[in-house]
Amino acid sequence: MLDFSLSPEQLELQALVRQFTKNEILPHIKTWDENHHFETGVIRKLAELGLMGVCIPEQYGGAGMDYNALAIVCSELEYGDTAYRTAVSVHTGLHSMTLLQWGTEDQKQRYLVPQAQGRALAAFALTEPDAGSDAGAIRTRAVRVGDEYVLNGSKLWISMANHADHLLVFATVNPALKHRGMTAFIVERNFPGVTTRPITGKLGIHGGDTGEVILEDVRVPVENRLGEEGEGFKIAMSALDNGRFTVAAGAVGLTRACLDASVKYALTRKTFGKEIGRHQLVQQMIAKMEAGLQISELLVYRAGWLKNRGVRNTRETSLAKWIAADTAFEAANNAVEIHGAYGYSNEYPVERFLRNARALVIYEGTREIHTIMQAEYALGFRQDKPLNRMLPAWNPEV
Ligand code: COS
Repeated sequence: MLDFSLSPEQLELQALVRQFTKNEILPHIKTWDENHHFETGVIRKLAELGLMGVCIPEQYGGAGMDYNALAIVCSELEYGDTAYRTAVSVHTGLHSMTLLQWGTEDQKQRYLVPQAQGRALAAFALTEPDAGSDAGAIRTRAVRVGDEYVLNGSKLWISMANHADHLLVFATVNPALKHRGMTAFIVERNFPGVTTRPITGKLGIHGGDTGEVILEDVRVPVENRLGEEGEGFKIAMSALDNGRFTVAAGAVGLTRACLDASVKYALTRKTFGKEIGRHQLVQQMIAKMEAGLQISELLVYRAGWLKNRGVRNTRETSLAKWIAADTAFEAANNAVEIHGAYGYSNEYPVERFLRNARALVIYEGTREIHTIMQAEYALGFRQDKPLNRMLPAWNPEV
């Protein structure tokens, strides 16, 4: 049986986050974006509402809702701004859910619980100056010395680097092993040798925190290794299965923001004696946004449905991320087009949407990576097999 409806709890959550975005983000975002300001008060308030661990089981400090509840939170937040959805993406999608999937009970108690309760902020440190799409090429080294690992290297383009308390860091214990040498570590910001600095000059997400992480002789206890030595690539890829899901869900919110802004403008602005929404070329752009919105949403909820069932969903999540991000980018570009010269000014929000949407197409797997993955699945060159550690299926009783 197919059911396309949201549950009463999901509808309640959607209304809650929609109101939150309207009250706490939208009135300020123009100023924050102009001033390159990330407002930590938004995160504190999200935590108070239990939204920093919405799909984490209650036994680990979360709200115990399903994985599509996380999609709802991301979509509603990105309607306000990409910066706050990105914060939830790296915190819950890339870090907390990875601890839920791969962590020991001790790691869950020490790190997942404070994250889900919103007492600690988490981020994900995979990308390096010379390793983006080719994630297996990372150079950050981890050398085991007794009961510790010593980490050295640097990470780039790390969202929330300057605010996160916990970093999920990927390093190699043996570069000759390529991706099979990769190993994951939970690193606390206050471990000696960890420094971060902001990245400036970004095209978009001006209201968000992006940074560099430098690791100099950082001593990480062996209890903070996530999974086994050499399991890091699988852990990173499975984390991206969840991170990409949150990006796709956020893209749905961004497309909806583009559509709403465009409809509002098209119903008031007049040219040639009528509202521009009466002109067929404007209607074509509006129609594409509407179609893209519906398609993206269906792809996101299908991926979430698979997660709820505890089924591997790399293929479906990659498709959702690719299509939803491309859709948001096209919608933002068309929203600027519809607004004409006003669209080029920050008097209207659509120029911010366009700058922000560009990031969605790049991070958590570029358009090119997802295109190749989808071709390989279709051609039979790539297949998803169950993993030895799956993300737990959603169980409302837990
Ligand atoms: N979950 C768990 N394991 C996975 C996995 C997933 N989603 N995807 C792949 N793996 C495993 C495979 O099973 C394989 O295991 P074995 O070595 O035991 O066979 C291993 O990882 C290698 O996988 P694969 O052969 O698919 O790797 P490829 O080099 O062909 O492709 C791509 C990897 C290009 C798809 C990958 O590197 C990628 O997604 N790159 C983009 C990285 C990215 O998104 N970076 C953004 C960082 S955050 S902004």
